[in-house]
Amino acid sequence: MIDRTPEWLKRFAIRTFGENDKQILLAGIAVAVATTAVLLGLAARRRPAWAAAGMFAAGLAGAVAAVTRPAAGVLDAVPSLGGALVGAALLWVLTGARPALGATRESPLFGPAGADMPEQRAGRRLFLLGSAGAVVAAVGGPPLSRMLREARSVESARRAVRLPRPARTAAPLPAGTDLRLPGLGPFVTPNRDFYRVDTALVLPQVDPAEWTLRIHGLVERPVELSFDELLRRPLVEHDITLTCVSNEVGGPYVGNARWLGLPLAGLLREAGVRAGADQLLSRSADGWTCGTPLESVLDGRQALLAVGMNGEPLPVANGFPARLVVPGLYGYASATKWVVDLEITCFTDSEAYWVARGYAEDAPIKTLTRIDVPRPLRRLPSGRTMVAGVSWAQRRGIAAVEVRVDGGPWRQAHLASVPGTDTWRQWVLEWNAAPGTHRIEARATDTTGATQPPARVPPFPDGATGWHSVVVTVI
Ligand SMILES: Nc1nc2c(c(=O)[nH]1)N[C@H]1C(S)=C(S)[C@@H](COP(=O)(O)O)O[C@H]1N2
Ligand SMILES: [Mo]
Repeated sequence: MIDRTPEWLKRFAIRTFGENDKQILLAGIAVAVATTAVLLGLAARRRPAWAAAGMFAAGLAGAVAAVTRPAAGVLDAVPSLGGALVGAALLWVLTGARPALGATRESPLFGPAGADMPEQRAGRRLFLLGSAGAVVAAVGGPPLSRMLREARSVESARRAVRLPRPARTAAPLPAGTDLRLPGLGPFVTPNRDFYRVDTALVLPQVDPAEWTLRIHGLVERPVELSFDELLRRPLVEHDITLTCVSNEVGGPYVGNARWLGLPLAGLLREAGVRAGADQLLSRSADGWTCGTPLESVLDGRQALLAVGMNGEPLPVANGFPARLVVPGLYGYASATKWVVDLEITCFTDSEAYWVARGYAEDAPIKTLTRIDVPRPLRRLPSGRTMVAGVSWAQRRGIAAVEVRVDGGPWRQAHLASVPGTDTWRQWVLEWNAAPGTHRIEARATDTTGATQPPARVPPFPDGATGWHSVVVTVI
């Protein structure tokens, strides 16, 4: 469904439903299935065989969708086919037995009342049996499917992973990176609070014992790496703030973590990148693709094949057992989770998932500022209060943040310290709030001297810009 949804509809869904878009999609699918079921049920009153065929066709469609997924096997057709067969048979039996159901009252569904004949009793028995079966399936199905899912879950394999000590540890965070203000998120986003964006309805379960990474394409020597081999390599740590291109001004799709991983540049040099190549096309276990400019991997920044996030193996939702993290590029062009394949290629030869849907090939993160305190539309007591937030301009770094109230003069906010240029930066300004309704605006300047432009630009096709503003009432 997701892969076939037109881009404008996807953008609408992300904008309207945010991180709930998957639940909305699943609910929509449930409504569509229920509607189909009602239509088939109505059809079954006249033509049980047709309705049963329709039911089977729907199951077949599900089976085809399942087996054509990138990582699918023949067995993935079994649940849909089995469900369709059982459903079609049940529908056939229930509606086929309809004339013998022996309703005792006149009913539009079961026809005129009649005496209890033996075959009617048999029909009723069949109906009750069928209904009981359906109830058992409805009640027992979810726990059974959960059991099957958990049997396939890699959570226990993840807990068994022992991350090695980094060959090069990141320096401890300098004092004052975290202003620790109420309402302002911590400098390091805890894993459980980290945003999640991907096209996966079911989280890919990639067993580290079976995981391999293949590096091929325009290289001198293709490389294949197992998870154990990867953990034995010299790993490094780096603080990187990840940002999604779908993040609107003021939006939540940004998070900061300390990543542990193997420098990608060294790995690619090992394979020997051939002249003429300009794209690193990475592929995930579930077939999603990502195009990263080779230049941005090889220019000296800390692009990582990451296995650790804030001192733990990657959470399954964030790409366990391995993912890419490249500072300075939006996630769709740099941050492949559940990565299994790296192909050195050219932008002219292959298009990655979101590029095929109109997003930019080269996707450096734009400078952005978010006001976290006070929250929009808050009522505050008058007097001294804190205005605080975060700004980011990965690779360039934040040089200044300014705040103004009601279009007045810009005032310099106090900047927190940062470990480098690749993370967001907290800031705070004290404001003496007078009663009334006020608009607070903030903007950042990066270390190249460029200040954020005021005009709001939506995320498509290369990231949002504009000043964030919040309106509050002081009483
Ligand atoms: N396999 C896979 N990796 C993916 C994606 C995806 O859809 N599938 N989405 C990307 C996008 S758009 C973003 S912003 C980041 C988000 O990473 P996170 O979910 O760990 O925050 O993952 C990237 N990696
Ligand atoms: Mo994204």
